Amino acid sequence: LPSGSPSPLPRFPANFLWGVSTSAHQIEGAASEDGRGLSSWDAFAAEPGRIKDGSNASVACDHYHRYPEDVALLKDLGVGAYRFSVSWSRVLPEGAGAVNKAGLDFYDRLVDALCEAGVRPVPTLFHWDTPLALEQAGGWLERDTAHRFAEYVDVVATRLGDRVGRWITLNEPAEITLLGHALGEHAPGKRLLFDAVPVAHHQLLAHGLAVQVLRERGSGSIGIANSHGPTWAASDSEEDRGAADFYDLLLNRLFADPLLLGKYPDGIAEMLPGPVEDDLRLISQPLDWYGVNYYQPTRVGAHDPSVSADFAGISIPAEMPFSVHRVEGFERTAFDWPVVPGALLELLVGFKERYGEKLPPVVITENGCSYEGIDDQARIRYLDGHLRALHDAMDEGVDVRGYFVWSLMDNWEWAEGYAQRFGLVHVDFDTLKRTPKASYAWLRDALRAQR
Ligand code: GBH
Repeated sequence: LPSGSPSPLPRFPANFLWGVSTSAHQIEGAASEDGRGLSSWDAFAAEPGRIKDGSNASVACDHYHRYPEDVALLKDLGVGAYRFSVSWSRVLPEGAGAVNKAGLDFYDRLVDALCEAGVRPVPTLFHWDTPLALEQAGGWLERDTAHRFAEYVDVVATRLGDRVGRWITLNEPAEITLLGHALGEHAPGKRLLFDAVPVAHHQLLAHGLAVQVLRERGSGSIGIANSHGPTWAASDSEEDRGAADFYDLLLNRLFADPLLLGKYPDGIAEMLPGPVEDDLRLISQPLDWYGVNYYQPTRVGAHDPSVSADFAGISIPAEMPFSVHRVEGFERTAFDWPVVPGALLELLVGFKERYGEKLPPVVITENGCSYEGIDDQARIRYLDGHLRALHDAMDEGVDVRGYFVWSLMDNWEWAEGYAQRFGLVHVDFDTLKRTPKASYAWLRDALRAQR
């Protein structure tokens, strides 16, 4: 296969952690097998009109049955680590109470297979698939859900903790808050606008309680995977800069400040579900590393009804005090997201400036793109560009310890259904056949060259 890299990648440190990521709901399928309970996303996909192609994830990549083949692909790729997520409702079908042994057994087999293949398991304990029973009781709008999460984490850590050295508590609480509860584009489809802020707090509390449980068990090193990207003002005007700053607060500081500084950014207090001082002590317990999922920058201006109220298919309600503009001047992926490796450098240098000593070592827990085709030269250029930007950030003094590509294989891309393909491995969703793409071969060769 042809290599799309203009020249070899710069050298990364010998102990740099190379990996790929997936999530349970997007790949496992086997939705009603072996006692799995339903999740918020099963229910959301069953509502007419929610998923673009009308699909659901009840089969997805059938990873639940085909995991040995997928582990073999990881081994051949030569990655040191695999980030996957554990489905809460597979382990606890009602979200709390009775443990489903068969569900837990699946993760036990997967972890064993990974260890045998020499690939370190990095489980994410929650990647958006809230157990339906808890969702129906109010889900993340309820503080109680955070406590149920801690009990679930205890169950998983008890079973897998002897072989798992690295844990991720949550994936992107920002997106569940924003897309799931403020704008209603993701499960559970609520459109609460700023009344969604308690969802952010309860997830951060869940994170804090989970860290406490894992620390009590002495179970490995702990991080979180937060979604971040720079916000660019639409112009130099005071109004545009103010709007961009507010958007940056919602996407970035609302989630990073409580974790890293132990406080919420100014302007949030009135939206929180009550006094949070004690919670913040839990939320800001030291982390071993900080996971960043980076996709792209966002250009934001003051609210302007003449700017399309629609970005990435998401309509921004008129009540929002900002408008999202198109980021012009860059190549775009099949998802129409701009390809801006330089914004990864900007993001990481900005984090180092804002959080200084409080910023633990960083791991890029997701980065990747949607393109069609098996000869995916554009994905190779994307990964190559972002890895060079990451190396530049390290040269600027940002302590980066690892990089995970999203995703190992094409999968069920949430509200987009099967239409967006993020994989290094192509999946034919009729036959479920896996075919490594050109980018898979490129990454395998690039990793060999690093050794
Ligand atoms: C991640 O979320 C998820 O963790 C993962 O499950 C998912 O499959 C993957 O990314 C790919 O989507 O209109 O250009 O401003 C990504 C969060 C939120 C990033 C929306 C891009 C806005 C696009 N995304 N964001 S843009």
